[in-house]
Amino acid sequence: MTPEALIDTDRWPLDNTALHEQLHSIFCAENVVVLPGFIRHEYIDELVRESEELMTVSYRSEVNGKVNVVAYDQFPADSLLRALYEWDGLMNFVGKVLGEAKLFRYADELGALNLSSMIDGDDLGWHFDQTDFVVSVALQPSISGGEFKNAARIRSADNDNEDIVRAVRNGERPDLVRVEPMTPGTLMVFNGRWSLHQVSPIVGDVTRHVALLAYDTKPGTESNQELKFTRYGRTPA
Ligand SMILES: O=C(O)CCC(=O)C(=O)O
Repeated sequence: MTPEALIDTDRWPLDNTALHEQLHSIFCAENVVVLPGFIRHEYIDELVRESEELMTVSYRSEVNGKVNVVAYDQFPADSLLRALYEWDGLMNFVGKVLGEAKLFRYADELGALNLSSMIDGDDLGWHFDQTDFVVSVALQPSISGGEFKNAARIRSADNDNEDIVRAVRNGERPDLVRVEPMTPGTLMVFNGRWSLHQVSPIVGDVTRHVALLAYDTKPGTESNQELKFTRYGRTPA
């Protein structure tokens, strides 16, 4: 199966210039773009099955919350999620949404593609990413909790905006925080380097699975060693 077959191109025609312009203007205004039903619903069960299997080799990261993470080098060659990430058609589409002439897959051997699998009681604390952009693909929500909360573009290359960032971390600026929907098959594009985000505690015995596809505006970008150890428990072999 080609990765394109996973995508509902009737609803989201990846080559359509008018769609690119529409989504790009949403990104400019809101710094986040949410595409519900991006993955065809008939493939969700298969992707959840893949996620359940991948989760068995995940690393349990307990530094900034608790989350089970599968690193890029753990996705087998026949993984559908790997195929989707490595498909230029998706990367080019994401570039159009972002208004970037050229995007690069994150050069991080562990962080380029992740599966994040969260179980009852897990959460992920407020953080920024070390790559420019992350595309998340929601595969299975938890029964309750597991909300993706985002304070979009709260800092920039020129301004750390420390006071506001601290206020959001302390729960004092709910007006800056938006919860994004997690329906299965939703694709979300956001600017993780400049947007402070978290996942609220999972409630119930259904695992929340989300695939995270990382892109950068420059080639060769990687996360630092500390992040690799805290998130994957190791550096690449
Ligand atoms: O699970 C999500 O929705 C986002 C996860 C995330 O921000 C991360 O793993 O860095």
